[in-house]
Amino acid sequence: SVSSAAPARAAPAPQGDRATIAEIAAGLLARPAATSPKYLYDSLGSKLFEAICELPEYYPTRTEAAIFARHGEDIARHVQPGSTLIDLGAGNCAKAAGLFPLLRPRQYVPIDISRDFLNEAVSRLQQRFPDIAMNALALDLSGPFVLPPAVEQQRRVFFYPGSSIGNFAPHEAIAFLRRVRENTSRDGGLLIGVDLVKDAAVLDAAYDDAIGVTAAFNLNMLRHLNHLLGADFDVRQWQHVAFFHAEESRIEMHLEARAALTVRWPDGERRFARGERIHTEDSYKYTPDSFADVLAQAGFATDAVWTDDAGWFAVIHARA
Ligand code: AVJ
Repeated sequence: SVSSAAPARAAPAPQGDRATIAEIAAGLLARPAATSPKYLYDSLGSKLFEAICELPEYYPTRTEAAIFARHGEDIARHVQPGSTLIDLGAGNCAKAAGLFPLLRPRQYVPIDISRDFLNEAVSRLQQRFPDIAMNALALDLSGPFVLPPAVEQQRRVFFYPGSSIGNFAPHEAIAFLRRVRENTSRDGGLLIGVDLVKDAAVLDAAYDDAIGVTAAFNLNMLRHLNHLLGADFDVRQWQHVAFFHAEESRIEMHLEARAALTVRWPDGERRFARGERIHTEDSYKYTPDSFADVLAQAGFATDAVWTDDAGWFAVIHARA
């Protein structure tokens, strides 16, 4: 006969390194619990993010692309051909590659934490654009960084699309952009995509879509945490919560416990009451003026701002 009891199974060993495990555990034990949004991106999470970018509710990706399509030539005049284009968080390098015909960089330096993914993308890209020198860098941009000598000094232009800057709180964004500026040449610049404040209903829908792709993206973090920490999150006991917090000018994403429960991992545990949350992501929204202020505090001067007709998203060029 077949036993109905699940076989007793040892919890899988944690796969994260020591620092990762310590960081995640500290976040889970904090009150309120919080985790870094970087844990949204395991291989499934990266695919779910790509799917988010195709949702009708998630306007940032297509709005930014439309701005590049409509104002590309003007943007290229500000950036100037022959620059060294340094791509922050390049991933598959597709966004920058789409702009090569317009921006015509002399050198392309994609930076990403994931070395294997990056090297593969760059070797394919180098074949398509043999005249652009390419130097991929596997760097964690969360700490201080210095570009190696292989990166040409001439007119360094940093490229930071997609409103990735929104994951930083404003004071962190300023600190990060200061470090960027320290690595820019005097004649260099920054081309950055920034999501703008708009009607809360539009923002809420973009982060809580009708078919639940963003919910899956958020919940998938629990599977990733199980893998890294050796935790025993039961994903079905949690639900996705996302809303615009107007006073903070940010979207907040949380995971909320559907019932009182305890999460366990090799060196610890955390009890959650029903309705208690883990804060998984912030996505800050700016106005053109509030972002010009962030740039100024980082030592950059806003040079040009391009937006869509609705004013939902901005592409900004700033000078060092
Ligand atoms: C990749 C940080 C720009 O904040 O809009 C999308 C991530 N989170 N849906 C964003 C995200 C939920 C995205 N960024």
